This record gives sequence, C-alpha cells and structure tokens, in this order.
Amino acid sequence: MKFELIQKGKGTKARAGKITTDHGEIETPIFMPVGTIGSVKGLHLKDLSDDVQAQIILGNTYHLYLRPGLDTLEKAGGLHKFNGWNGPILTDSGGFQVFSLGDIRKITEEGAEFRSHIDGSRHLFTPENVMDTQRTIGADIIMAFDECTPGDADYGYAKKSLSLTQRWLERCVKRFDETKPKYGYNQTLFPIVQGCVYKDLRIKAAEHVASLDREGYAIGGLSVGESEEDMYAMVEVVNEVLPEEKPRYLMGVGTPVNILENIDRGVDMFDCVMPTRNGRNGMLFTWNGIMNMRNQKWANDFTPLDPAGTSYVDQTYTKAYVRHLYKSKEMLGAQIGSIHNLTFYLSLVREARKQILDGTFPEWKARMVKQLSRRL
Ligand code: PRF
Repeated sequence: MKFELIQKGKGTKARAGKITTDHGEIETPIFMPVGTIGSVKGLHLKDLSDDVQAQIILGNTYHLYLRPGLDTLEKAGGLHKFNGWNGPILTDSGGFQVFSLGDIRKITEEGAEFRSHIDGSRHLFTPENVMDTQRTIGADIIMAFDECTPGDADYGYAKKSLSLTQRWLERCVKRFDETKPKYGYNQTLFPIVQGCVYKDLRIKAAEHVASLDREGYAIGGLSVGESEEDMYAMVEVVNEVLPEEKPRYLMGVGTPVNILENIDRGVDMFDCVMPTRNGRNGMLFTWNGIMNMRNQKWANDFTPLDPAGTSYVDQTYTKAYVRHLYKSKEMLGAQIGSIHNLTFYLSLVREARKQILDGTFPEWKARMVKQLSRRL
C-alpha cells in the first residue's frame, strides 16, 4: 500500500491524499461503506460502483468468521472473489464486535472468549488467530485486535485496557510479519490507538503505534458514549503525534458533521453504519439537512426525493412515494434510503477533498456544519 499526501489545507489540518492498493486507488478523505457480512446491506455491486461511487468497502472479521466461515472464504479465494467486489476492502478485527456482545464475552491476556450470536457456540479470538483469519478473508487493509474501551471508563480501567491493547498489538504485528498473503496481492496492517478520553493515554498510545512504523493508523474507542467535544479533542491530540505522511482512519464515525469536523482535524478515512442503518429506517441525509421520510409532511410531496442528489434514486422517485414505501415496510424503501445516504456520504467527502485542493475548506466547512444538521 502507498499513501501520497497531495495537499494540506490552509487554516486547517485537513489533507487530500491518495492511497494505492493492489485492488485500486482511494482518494482521501474517503468514506467506506460498511459491508458487515461481506455485503453492503441491500445494495448491488452496480449500485455501489455506479451510484454511490464507493472506492473501498468494509467487512467484519467477527461476522465472516462465524458465517460463512474460513473454509468457504478460503475455497472462494478470499472475500473479493466471494462477493464480487474487485476494489479495495478493509476488515475490522472483531475487536469492536466482540466487545459489543456484553455478557457473552470474557477478556483475558490471551484474547477474548465469546459466544456466537448465531448459535451460542464458544470461540476464542487472539491477536494471532485474528491476523490469520484476516489473511484468509484477504482484505487489503486489516486491523489490529484491540479492546474498544467504553467512553465512560474510569482512568484506571482505561489505562489497563490500553496496556492490553498495546500488548495485543505487538503480538498482531509479530504474527502479521511472520505470515504471507494467501491470494497473491499485498495486505497491510493498521494499528489502532485507544486510550478513552484521557489525553495522556491517547498520547502514549499514539507514540506507541507510531514507533511500529506501519503504513497507516486507526483511531478507535471514539463515538462510544463520550461527548462530541471529547471526541474532537482526542482526535486533535492523537493527530499531533501520528506521522503526517501516513493515512489516519477514524473508526465508526459518524454523522456528516462529525465527518467534516474530523476531516478538519486531519482524518483521512471513515466508516460508519449510519448511512445504511438510518437509511433503512427512513432517515435521509441531504445537503440541506436531515429528512425523516416517515413524516406526514411528505405524504403529498411529489417532488424528487433529493433534487440536489446525484444518485439514480434521487431523481427517479418522489418523496411521497418513498414515504409510502417506508410506511408499508416495503424493502425497496430501505434500499432507496441506503443508496441515497451512501451516495450522499461519498459526495460529501468528494466535495470536501475538492475544497481542500481549492484552499477553501474552512469557509465551506463552517457553512456546511450549519446546513447539514437542520431537520427538514
Ligand atoms: N476498535 C475496532 N473497531 C471499531 C472501533 C474500535 O475502537 C470503533 C469505535 N468507534 C468502531 N469500530 N477494532
């Protein structure tokens, strides 16, 4: 993988860059649609490439390991061959999904024991087997196995949790470097910075990952219950320490405004279930603000879904029709909402990149932050 820093914005830490992987290029800042089980829920590949113009998608180790399982993925020749997406793929390590399981998991020095949400069977994830699993899934970018510290953890817990994540990271790096890709193209490992909302822990964590000299770094443990103010403050602290010439990925964030604020603070990559999950429920993000499509106010509005939107669904369907689909629980509604939202998220980061290149990002961002959070 290669990262080229093309331009640093003026009066902002925002950057425009380009990542090159063996499955193609990614222009940053970028948003990565989430494809938990290997599919971006409800979308065909042609929706993803033609409408959404996705450049990289995500998969989840936890889900793919449980189903279809490693045997099938290996026989398929990896996730790209299995799901037909030929562009870059990133897999999360399970370090977040396992921790969302609450009572059905136990953390030890060795790793995380958990019960499958599908059939209750017992499993153990360790830094080593999570690296092997991600070798088998075959994503271009794979993530270290970490403990995602809850946003409300006290200092003592956060400190211990960070030490564990750091010991796990060293084991991940060792295993990753001792093993080879299985399908003839390169893979790269991104470490994850934890440290909760504590500045000194975040600095320590960022210094540690930077010392490992990898091709990119992620910031985890944010948007997990802390205030937005804390999230932004932690991103600032961490990005002061991370090397400028490597991409920075903020995991699981967030709203359109969160994305612009963090681009402003020097983040290059984002993922979040929000555009797809909220899209399935009728919450649509647009350049003018947020629309709840179940609202009575759209019942007889026969204007296009989003006149400013660039996707096929924006111009083809009316607001009244889309409302009717949601009210009738028709799966087409969920599909339209997902295509619309993802197309919007990708347009948002594409426009942000253009504004960075034009040197106009700060003014543009200030205007957008007001506009995007309005309720229509
Ligand atoms: N760790 C991992 N995946 C994640 C997170 C994390 O901290 C988050 C937190 N927002 C989302 N996804 N491995």
